[in-house]
Amino acid sequence: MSEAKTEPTPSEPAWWTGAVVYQIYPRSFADSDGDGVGDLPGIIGKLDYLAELGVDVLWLSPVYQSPHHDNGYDISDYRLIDPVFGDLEQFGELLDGVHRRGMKLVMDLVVNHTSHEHEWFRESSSSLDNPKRDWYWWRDPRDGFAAGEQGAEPSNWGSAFSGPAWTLHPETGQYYLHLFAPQQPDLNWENPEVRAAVYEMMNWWLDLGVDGFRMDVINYISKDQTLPDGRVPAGGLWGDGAPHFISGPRIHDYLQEMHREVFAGRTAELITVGEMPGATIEEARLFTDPARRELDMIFQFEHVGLDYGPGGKWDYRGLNLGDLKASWNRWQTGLAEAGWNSLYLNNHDQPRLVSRFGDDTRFRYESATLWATLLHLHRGTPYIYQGEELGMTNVPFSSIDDFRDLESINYFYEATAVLGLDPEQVLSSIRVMSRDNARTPVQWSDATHAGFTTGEPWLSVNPNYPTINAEADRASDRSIFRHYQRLIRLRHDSVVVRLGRFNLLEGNHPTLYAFTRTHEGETLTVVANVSGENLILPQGAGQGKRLLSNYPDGGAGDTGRLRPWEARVLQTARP
Ligand code: TEU
Repeated sequence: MSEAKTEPTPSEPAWWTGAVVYQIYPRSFADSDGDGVGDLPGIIGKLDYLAELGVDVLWLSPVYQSPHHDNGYDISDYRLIDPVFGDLEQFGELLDGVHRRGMKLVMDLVVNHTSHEHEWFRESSSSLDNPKRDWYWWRDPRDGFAAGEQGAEPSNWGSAFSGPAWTLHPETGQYYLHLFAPQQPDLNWENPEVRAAVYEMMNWWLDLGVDGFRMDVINYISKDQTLPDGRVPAGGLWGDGAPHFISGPRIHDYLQEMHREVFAGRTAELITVGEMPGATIEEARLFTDPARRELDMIFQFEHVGLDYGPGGKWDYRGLNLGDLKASWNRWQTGLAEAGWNSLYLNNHDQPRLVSRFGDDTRFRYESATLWATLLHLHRGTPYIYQGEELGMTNVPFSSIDDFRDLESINYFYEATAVLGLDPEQVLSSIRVMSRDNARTPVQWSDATHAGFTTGEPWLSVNPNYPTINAEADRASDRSIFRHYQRLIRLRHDSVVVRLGRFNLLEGNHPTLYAFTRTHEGETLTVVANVSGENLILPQGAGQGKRLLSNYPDGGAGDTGRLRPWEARVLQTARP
């Protein structure tokens, strides 16, 4: 095992290098009024819990007015809170409560598209010459085709939620573009009025006191205006438009303009994170280099696609640890000099990490805490998704009727009815990867519906709630919550966790994940056994002062061996 070179201290590291963010999916967090849907008062009631966990920032998935075809990622009014969640007054109370506890609140900004019920789209679709017609992507049917005819879509792009990315609007005879559901028309960022309206709205929220934005698919906003056809994958129905809208021609101009119009000159300490499917390391460096004034950090997707088979998301083949080590190593070193990583394994779109990458039956505590340790010890800003701190697991959905997520449901019908696949097989792949795994209500206690609601929850509670819940976890001597607390404290207290240079060790070992973090003469070594078997460590690798471990004896005893899913953080050199 070798040691890395010491890194020069950056002049003034940003506050968020030492911060941990917690994502709330409001629908499923806590319901105060018994309608089965989580709400703002529900969140307010849990602020002490979150403060106790020790997180610095709360990111709220969308709470704006929405018809909820995609659970709020289809916004019909950016300046209103949807009544199902509460109102602006309650939002103010939430913001105060967050600030009083020394935390910050980040809004979800969904501006690649709006809801089809947004006033802008209503106007835009009302006539060919409406002044807002050009606020969205309207196109005539393909040359030689009549509107509505098969193949008449202006490009062959498929939508992320099955079917074509174009829908005909019969009244005006044109198609509009939607990279997601037909109820989520894409805004045309080429139009300066659109950009000005978005910036004005962002400024409105910042003036209200929010502390930043998580920006939904923000690397999709600049499209190749010629909208060329994409490659149709083998066995696929639609073309892949991604090369023509991911990090498109003007993306950096738009983000720099947004920075000038919204963030520049504000004195508050804000945070911006762009969600960017398909972003490369080179692009990430451009997006997050502070000198370029675009974003603080991005969510990249490379590591959450490593267990996809050739057929994509629904073709699950399991994770090869070597692929993950290689990927994270590239991102850590790629953003070491300029830019910044965000670190996540879970969010509202990903299956539960303990089921996906760990062992959610025999070693649930050990594997959940191992992954937490690995993630939080990398260089970057860690994100925790609600329930992750309790080791919540995937859900044993029994039929397609148990799902609520439109991505899963649309895929089921397309795969069975159009592609003719076996329904049982399709169901078993959806069960593994569906976004609904992450969206079942937070399990607070062993009371009815896990203490989430007194009514009927909008999506059924995971049946394992009598044993897996916040009360039980915190009463246990093997509390996952407490392990997250320790990891957060370690980041707060340790400059080497925040800023230290990352150096991967034993890159080819099949089950050992080991690395060092080094800063000004101090070195931490992380060793983790990503398996359910004992692991003999390479000579000397387990020695050093133990700072953290996920075994109740604090990782005492044998320094030459790791037990199943054991992770240790060791101080191996001191300044
Ligand atoms: O997701 C963007 C995205 O590309 C994927 O994560 C997508 O949700 C899907 O899982 C791909 O298989 C963002 C939001 O996080 C997601 O919840 C929204 O549905 C989507 O944008 C549209 O706003």
